[in-house]
Amino acid sequence: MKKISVLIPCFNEEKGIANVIKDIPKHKLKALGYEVDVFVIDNNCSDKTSGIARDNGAEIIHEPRQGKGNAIITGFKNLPKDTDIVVMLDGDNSYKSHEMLRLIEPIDNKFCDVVIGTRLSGKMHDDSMTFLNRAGNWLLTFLVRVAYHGNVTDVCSGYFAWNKKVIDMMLPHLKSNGFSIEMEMITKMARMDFEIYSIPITYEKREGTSSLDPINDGLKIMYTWGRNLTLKSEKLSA
Ligand SMILES: Nc1nc2c(ncn2[C@@H]2O[C@H](COP(=O)(O)OP(=O)(O)OP(=O)(O)O)[C@@H](O)[C@H]2O)c(=O)[nH]1
Ligand SMILES: [Mg+2]
Repeated sequence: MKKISVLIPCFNEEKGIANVIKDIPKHKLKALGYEVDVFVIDNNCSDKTSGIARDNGAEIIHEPRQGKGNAIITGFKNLPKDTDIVVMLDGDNSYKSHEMLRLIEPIDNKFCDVVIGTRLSGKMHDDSMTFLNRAGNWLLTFLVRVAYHGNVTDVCSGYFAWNKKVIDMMLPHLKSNGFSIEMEMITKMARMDFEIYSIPITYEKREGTSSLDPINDGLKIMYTWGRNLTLKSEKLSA
């Protein structure tokens, strides 16, 4: 059996986490020859996220350093060694875990190394993203396409699938602790010449309350875009 490890970083996601885990298409993936391990990274949750996740079959990893980047990097470090494909998505049920097969198929077929679920070119529900966030995402995506020649259409998406080998090579170079983690991963993967493609996905209004700060976090993401511009691929392969 091949193995898919699903990472779900969570900061107080008791409203969404059960459905995110339940809707993972385990039976369809089994038919493709995959077993699925689910890891919820508990990033200082003060609600019932961990208990609900455990009741739904997830393994809990605790990360006390606050921030999505810290949670994701710790998830990567705890991946089972025999993982073939890694998937990441939010715990707020805004991304649909039942659409996971669509991200996995191009990697399973060796079409590419990385698949990003794209909301901007996908089925984005009207109230799922504010106008400001949407405009910021379009701008950041444009900047990545121009400067990194990255074949991406939604640079702030939180739904990814990777061939595990990409994680092994990328992990030593990751340092973002917050919401810049996706920009850091995309710009570094582009510099490392990994093949990245985008698949349209559904994006719905999140369950629970948002703690994203569009201006502050947007500026940090923009800074990460600029900081990696001078990165040389040789440095990343060292
Ligand atoms: N806000 C926040 N989220 C975290 C943190 N650590 C892990 N996460 C998780 O990271 C994922 C993305 O965070 P979200 O708050 O959903 O951010 P977003 O998807 O960009 O924006 P909204 O869904 O519109 O709020 C969620 O599953 C969070 O629970 C943290 O320290 N702060
Ligand atoms: Mg979210």
